[in-house]
Amino acid sequence: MTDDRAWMARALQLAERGLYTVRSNPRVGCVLVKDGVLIGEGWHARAGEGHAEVNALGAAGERARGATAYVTLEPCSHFGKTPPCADALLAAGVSRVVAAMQDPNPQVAGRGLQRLRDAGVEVSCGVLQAEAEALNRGFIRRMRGGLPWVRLKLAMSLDGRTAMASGESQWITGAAARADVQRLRARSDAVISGADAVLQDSSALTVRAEQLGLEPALAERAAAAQPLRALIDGRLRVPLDARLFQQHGPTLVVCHHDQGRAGEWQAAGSELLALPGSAGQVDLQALLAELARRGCNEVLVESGARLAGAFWQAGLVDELLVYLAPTLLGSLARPLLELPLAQMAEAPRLQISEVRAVGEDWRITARPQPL
Ligand code: AOF
Ligand code: ZN
Repeated sequence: MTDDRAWMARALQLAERGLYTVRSNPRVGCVLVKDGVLIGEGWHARAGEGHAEVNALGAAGERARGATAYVTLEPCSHFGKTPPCADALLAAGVSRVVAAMQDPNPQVAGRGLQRLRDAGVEVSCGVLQAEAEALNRGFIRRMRGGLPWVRLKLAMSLDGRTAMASGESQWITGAAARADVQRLRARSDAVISGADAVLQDSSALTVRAEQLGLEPALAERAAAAQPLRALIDGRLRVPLDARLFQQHGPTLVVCHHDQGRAGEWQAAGSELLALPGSAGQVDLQALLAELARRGCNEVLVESGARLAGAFWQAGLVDELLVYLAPTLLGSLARPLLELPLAQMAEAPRLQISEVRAVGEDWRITARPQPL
């Protein structure tokens, strides 16, 4: 049993190699072991390419007969972009399969494990399950609920302010925190921002290989798989000559009415999406559902205080990441989040799950308290 956990830990490490590139698919790793010896390993690198099990079987070859497969996700049983892994494991003669968790994809959902059991393979599930789920929170959320996992990233001074009254806000945090945000972007399938932030900071919302602080080959692969950028710009205030539209492929611009101008954005290589909401705001939940429909598992909201407050108030934030910078911006500066609360009773409770040093800054991760 302790061996099972150790081999699964290795499979999870392999799965993590897909962190920045798998996109709409889950991150999955697989190790093949025979007589206590590792005979093959593999991971899923990109949607459309080989699944972890198939890659591990390829590495093990004939030796896979009679081996145990450790997989961080239930082997698939369906024909997607690739044929079923359960069948590949059977064909290779694997005699035992240990999975960390069931596949939440309704096309699989236990059928992969059942097929293996029916064929006489010894199957167990649930080894290092919490760790496996943590790696694929977004995929699980999208498969079960049709929405992505939403991270809201904010940066503030020690006195809880985010920008000067003028709006000037860049570089509160140091280089290490900026690299950390680059990695958050890189693991996300979409980055959402608002017109205020983009106009103020002329941010391009791209992943830049040299700023990721990763090993060069991995950084290049991560930067080659840029997340989709979604700009919430209800009244189409961000001009097409903004930096955002000049770099790295398409941006999805979300507005109230497309004003018959969709062709202009299309000609610039972007897309205009009209999503009317209420009270002059676009329907954020509809946007998230649309992103999930397009295969986004994890999204990062990097916006100004107003849009950040709107996401929070709509109950759409799964994780809040606050970078705390060792500075004071003073009492004229803007608050972190626009959240007009009048009474203590309205103040939400959060659970802080992690506090860690990032260079000279600190990163606090918090989740809304489950009801
Ligand atoms: C596995 N191993 O490495 C992955 C799995 O379109 P496809 O063929 O890539 O299938 C994608 C689905 O397969 C995905 O939604 C998930 O259910 C499963 N992913 N399964 O056994 C893997 N990536
Ligand atoms: Zn598969």
